[in-house]
Amino acid sequence: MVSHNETKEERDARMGWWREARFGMFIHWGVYAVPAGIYQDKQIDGIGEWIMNRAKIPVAEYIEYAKRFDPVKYDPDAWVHLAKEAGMKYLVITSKHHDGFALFDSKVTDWDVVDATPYGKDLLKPLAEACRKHGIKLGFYYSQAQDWRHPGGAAAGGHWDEAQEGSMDDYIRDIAVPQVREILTNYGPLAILWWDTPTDMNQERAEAFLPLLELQPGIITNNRLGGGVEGDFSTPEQHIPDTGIPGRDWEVCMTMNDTWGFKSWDDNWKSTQTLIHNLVDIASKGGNYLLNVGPTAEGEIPQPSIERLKEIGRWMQVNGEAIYDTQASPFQRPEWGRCTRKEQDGKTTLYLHVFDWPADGTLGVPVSNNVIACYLLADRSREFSTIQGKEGLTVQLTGDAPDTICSVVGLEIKGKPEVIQQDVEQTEEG
Ligand code: JFZ
Repeated sequence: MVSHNETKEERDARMGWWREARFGMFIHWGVYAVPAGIYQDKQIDGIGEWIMNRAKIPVAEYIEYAKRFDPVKYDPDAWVHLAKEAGMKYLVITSKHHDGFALFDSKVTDWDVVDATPYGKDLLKPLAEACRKHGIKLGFYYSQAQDWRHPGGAAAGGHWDEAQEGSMDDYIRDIAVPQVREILTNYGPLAILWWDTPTDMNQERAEAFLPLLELQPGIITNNRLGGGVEGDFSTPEQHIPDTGIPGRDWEVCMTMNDTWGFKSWDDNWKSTQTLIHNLVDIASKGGNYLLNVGPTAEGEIPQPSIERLKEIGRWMQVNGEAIYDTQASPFQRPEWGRCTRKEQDGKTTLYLHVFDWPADGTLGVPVSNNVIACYLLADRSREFSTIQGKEGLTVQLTGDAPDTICSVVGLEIKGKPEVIQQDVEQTEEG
């Protein structure tokens, strides 16, 4: 997106690592982790990072929470290690969310971790170092169009306090643009800039940011800048599009419970099975999965998130080959699960992600190609025979499913997949 006259080849090269990565960690972290979903002894409904807006907390009162934002347990190496262990290849952290609070040392405002909290240290610097050290790509989320703390920034969210009144154009010029320059300048190479809430942006406001992207050649941006700027990828949120987004790069962002920012009382955790099935489903449609964690004000990732990420990691350790650098399924969703594929050297490997290991041991695969090999990814010595018929290939499984959540069968076929026309109507899409 950086250069308007980028060729397709240049764009493919720039997007290459991101398309291979498939799986990343989203981190929503800020002062909202102090109230953690409770205001004046009441549980406030909705996503935790919106508590200032939902409860209409006056600015002067909200900024007091910063005095209790003291993440002494923050261990960026451990966070990066956890992301890697889960099989994630990149992470995106909220450098500033809608409450306007910067996790970095901003010279533009005192509403940042260095000036407003007892902790007093830049949180992004050590994270950037940890990412570089451990080979994880780093992205920053930045809420450019919604800022409930700085005058003029609260147009989109509505305002509830005189302190928020002001000109949005002044806010963009005096706060948002200089801060984006800071995050693109002070933290070394950045892989992703993740804008948010394009409401109230227009072409002129969006264009104020675009020259800054030259500071990070190769950076990838999402589609939430606004003002008609498409960015590099689309961002379906909390749901997986039925058939992906053909012809476009896309990334589903999703919470593990029902909030992005930490809430002390949200225990509605998705199961590891759901999370792995989501990752596989998204890969089978050609997209990326950005899975969120919301650390506490002390700097800890909640234990239920850690457990799930480790379990996903154990699955990825065995089956990652069927996720990374794969492409969407060549055929519609099969009844036994999902399919991803890799084409190279005149052959295609179809990865059959079996959610439901069939009682009769047969997997229908609607392609007419000749088979080179068929085996279990978890144990290549377990080979399976296949039968060619007019509805395609039938894999004859033997033995039990090695994984109760998703067992992957590698099916290597000659050439590109020759899909047999399916006339089944898809009613329910996962
Ligand atoms: C935004 C934020 O308001 C929210 O707090 C969180 O950071 C999330 C990742 O992004 O919320 C949105 C943004 C866009 C849509 C929905 C919620 N959308 O496009 O449907």
